[in-house]
Amino acid sequence: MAVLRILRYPDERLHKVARPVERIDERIRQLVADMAETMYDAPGIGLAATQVDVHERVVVIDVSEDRSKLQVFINPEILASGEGLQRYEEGCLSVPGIYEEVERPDRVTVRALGLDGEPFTLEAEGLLAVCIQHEIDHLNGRVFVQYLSRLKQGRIRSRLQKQDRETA
Ligand code: GNR
Ligand code: NI
Repeated sequence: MAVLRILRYPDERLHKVARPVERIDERIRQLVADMAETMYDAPGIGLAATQVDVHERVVVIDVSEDRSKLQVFINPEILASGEGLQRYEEGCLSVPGIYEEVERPDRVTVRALGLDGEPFTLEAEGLLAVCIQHEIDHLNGRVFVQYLSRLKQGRIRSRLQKQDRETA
């Protein structure tokens, strides 16, 4: 197992679109193990493979209080979204120190493959629904700051670039 390096906004590799996983083999199982370790180490409640510069459709999530319920989503797809919207103050391991409200559908039905290769369907609401949508956005090359105004995006970009220079 290994803690992987997380790409930081505004790294252009965060905007690559990930390709579907074709075969769940030892390489994918190792990637999932390393992503879980990276997420728990950070600590975060989710991580998409894009964030560790692997452009394949793999997501790990654990929204449980005691960090004991790892959920793995391979090739996740949103089948349906709720009618209602919810606002949630989001953060991202690729955008450290920035927290901003984003509005998204309040429920989603997601279909994915588990680590065993078996398809499953899940209905999510609340924080899990937010997190699943945030992670699938990453796989599609989208970072949550892209829901904010251009002005805010510019400010966040400058702030993080300055931070990176100072810690170089
Ligand atoms: O750890 C995380 N917390 C979080 C809080 C509110 C909305 C979304 C998230 S996901 C984030 C981890 C991350 O960056 N996943 O891509
Ligand atoms: Ni994120």
